[in-house]
Amino acid sequence: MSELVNFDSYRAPAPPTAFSAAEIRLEDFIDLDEFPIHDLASPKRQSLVDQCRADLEAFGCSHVPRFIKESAIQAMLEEANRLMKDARPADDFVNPYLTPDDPSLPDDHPKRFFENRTSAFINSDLLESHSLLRKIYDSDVVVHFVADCLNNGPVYRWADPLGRCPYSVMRTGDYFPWHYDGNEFTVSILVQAAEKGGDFEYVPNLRTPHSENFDAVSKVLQGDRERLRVLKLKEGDLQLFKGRYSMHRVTPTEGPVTRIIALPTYVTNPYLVNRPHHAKAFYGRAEPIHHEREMDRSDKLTD
Ligand SMILES: O=C(O)CCC(=O)C(=O)O
Ligand SMILES: [Fe+2]
Repeated sequence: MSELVNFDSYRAPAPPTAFSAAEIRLEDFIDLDEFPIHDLASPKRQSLVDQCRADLEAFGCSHVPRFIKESAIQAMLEEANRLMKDARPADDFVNPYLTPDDPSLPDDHPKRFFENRTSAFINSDLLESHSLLRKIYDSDVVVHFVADCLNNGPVYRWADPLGRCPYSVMRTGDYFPWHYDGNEFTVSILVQAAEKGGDFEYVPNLRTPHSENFDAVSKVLQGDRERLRVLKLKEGDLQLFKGRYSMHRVTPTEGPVTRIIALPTYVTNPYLVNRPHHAKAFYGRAEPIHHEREMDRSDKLTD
């Protein structure tokens, strides 16, 4: 006779699970009544996603005011201030492609247009272990929401150890020059606005995967503002931006308050990282991974 199993006390081994080991409490940083991003059937979520998609389609940029709770912004500000001493002081000259000068090109070529970048980064590898920004980035619900808004198939967190989720820091008079991003999408969360200036300026879809459009780039660099758009963010606002095709910059800040912005960054290829020269120009150094993974992009654009 087979042994009787007492089903009351029997517990099957836990099945494999895709949930994170640590639960991320969305309500620590998002008001879920206002922004029910976890509820896939919610009409509120759908209209938010529809609005973001429409803006991204039209301008390569969408803006959700007051998306992150004030208490979470305060926690991020405190973290950024604790890490501020390690913000890499940047004072170098960069062109929109973050490449070295190429004297074989004519003087007025956009690749020879260099501006002084004084803004700094608190690199992603410095975030504290209980960082709220790290939790926002680690949340699968947030990744899913961002992917729905971008409407571009699955997106992944970025493998770049320095650039994946940094704080960008601009002290009085700092400037973040015209450039294209090496990755496709950036999600910005403003943590502290400057008193004046620090505006995000961009030209939607100035280049395409097939054309650098150097003539139009030159015009913008010379001051043409015809197609330029300006985004003035407030603390807690979320911005979704396609930075690989839309050239952008942040205007010089004025006044004593440091502009701090968190930049959780997403990609369609979870393997790629910044090219070594890009990592050096923005984050101060290139790690072995930047050399190991320097391979052809699917597009042929300069970055
Ligand atoms: O500070 C910002 O708003 C934009 C930063 C940026 O463009 C970048 O990190 O590539
Ligand atoms: Fe950028």
